[in-house]
Amino acid sequence: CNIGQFYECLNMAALWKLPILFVVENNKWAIGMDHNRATSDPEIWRKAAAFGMAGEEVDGMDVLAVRGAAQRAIERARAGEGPTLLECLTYRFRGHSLADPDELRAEAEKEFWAQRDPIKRLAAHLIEQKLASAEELKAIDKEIDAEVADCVEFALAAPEPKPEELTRYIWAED
Ligand SMILES: Cc1ncc(C[n+]2csc(CCOP(=O)(O)OP(=O)(O)O)c2C)c(N)n1
Repeated sequence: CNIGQFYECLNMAALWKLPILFVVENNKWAIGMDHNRATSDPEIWRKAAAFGMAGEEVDGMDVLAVRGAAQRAIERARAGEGPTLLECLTYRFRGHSLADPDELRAEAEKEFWAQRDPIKRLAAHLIEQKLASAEELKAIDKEIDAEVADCVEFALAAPEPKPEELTRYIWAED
């Protein structure tokens, strides 16, 4: 969010009242750079105001809160009221990539956020509200694992793409 492109996009989207929902997953770290050390005003959602755009901050570890904020933004977009900048405060539980040994973030910080795991929180909420049982949720987990395993198997068994397919799925095709 500190590169010019971000602001150029916000500007045009607001100017043309485009029905866009900009979702910033603020996980506090850009690989090993602390967001607060690299950003003059770390509250990203506030930057919407510079473009006359709606901006909102939401607890990104709360699935239902994110859903509520997204619904408000989608309503605005569909009503022709233009884009929204939604900042979801969240965390990433692993390093940036396989190449990142993740040695720069404090263990206490990682632990703090791990306890707020949004998937586990939603599961606990569903069970508490008697909307699902632990067994049902476990069965869904198993289904997902099987679907992912199927996809991996399909991808590994698929033939290599042809060179002329290189630019497919980038531009609209007639
Ligand atoms: C325009 C541009 N500048 C710099 C980089 C180098 N770069 C790669 S990843 C990254 C940080 C990404 O941070 P974030 O999106 O928060 O992902 P996270 O590290 O939290 O997974 C940077 C600066 C890039 N890919 N593109």
